[in-house]
This record gives sequence, structure tokens and C-alpha cells, in this order.
Amino acid sequence: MRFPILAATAAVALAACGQAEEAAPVETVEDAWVRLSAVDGRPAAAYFELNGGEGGDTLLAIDSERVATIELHETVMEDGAMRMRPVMSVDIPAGETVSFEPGGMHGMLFGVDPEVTPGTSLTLNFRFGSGRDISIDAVTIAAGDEPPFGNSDAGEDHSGHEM
Ligand SMILES: [Cu+2]
Repeated sequence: MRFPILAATAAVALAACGQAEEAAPVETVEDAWVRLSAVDGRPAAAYFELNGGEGGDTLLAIDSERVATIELHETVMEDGAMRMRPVMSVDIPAGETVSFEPGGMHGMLFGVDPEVTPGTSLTLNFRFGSGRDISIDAVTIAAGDEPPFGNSDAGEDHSGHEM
């Protein structure tokens, strides 16, 4: 399903930017990885990067054949402590990349198939408000392993994204 009414503004946005090739024509999901729990039965966490493409989009849900329930979580400071809480959806603005990373937003995976282990990968299905679905194989790592992608450096300022 496509919603072409959003396409008209994209050409204007690209013309103003010297590095037009950075803007993806459609939304993308990249660098997905899952940190499995060190304790059986405890939830795992999924991290990834979303680009809104030319029209922007809204992430509504993630599901997987091998996970019972996946919630979208954000991390907030409450009474001086870091807490997670569910969010219903996440807006991905046109041309922008939103990182789900440790210490920030993430997918919380409850009831992961025990056959999913470090190195097996795990297919995640991303559902967007536009009606588009994107499936991606996330890298699975053990609780103490180094993250495989650069979206693990929460809090760092990535230069070169001037407005
Ligand atoms: Cu969480």
C-alpha cells in the first residue's frame, strides 16, 4: 500500500540539502540487533535505526514468529532512577534517522523462543502507519557481548546533521 500524497514535499527538501543521497526514498530499518538475556525467561531487548524516508512514517509495532510479545519502550528518568515504559508508537520524521539504542528507546521482547541463541539471528517484522511492513534479520548477541553496530553509543552527538 502506498500513500502518494506525501511525495510532493520531498523534492523541495532534497534540493536544499547538499548531500541528497543520504535521504532514502522510502523508510528503512538498519543495524538491527538483539541482546539476549543472561537469565532464561527474562526479556531480551532489540535495537535498530529507522529512517523516515521521503514522507516520514510512524512505527506502530514489531512482531516476530519466535517471540510471544514485543513492546516498544522508552527509557525515562523518574525520581532519579532510569525506568522503562511502553509507548504506543514512534514518529519517524521525513529524512531523519531515529535510533533505538541502549539507554533510550528499544523493543522489549517477552517470551523469546529458547532456540534463539547468540549468533542465530532473529527475524523482526516492523509495522508502519503507512501500511508498509519491513522484515529484517537482527543479529543476536549474549548479554555481555559487544554490540555489533554503532547505534550503541547512546548520548553521543553524531556530527554532520546540521538543519
Ligand atoms: Cu524495556
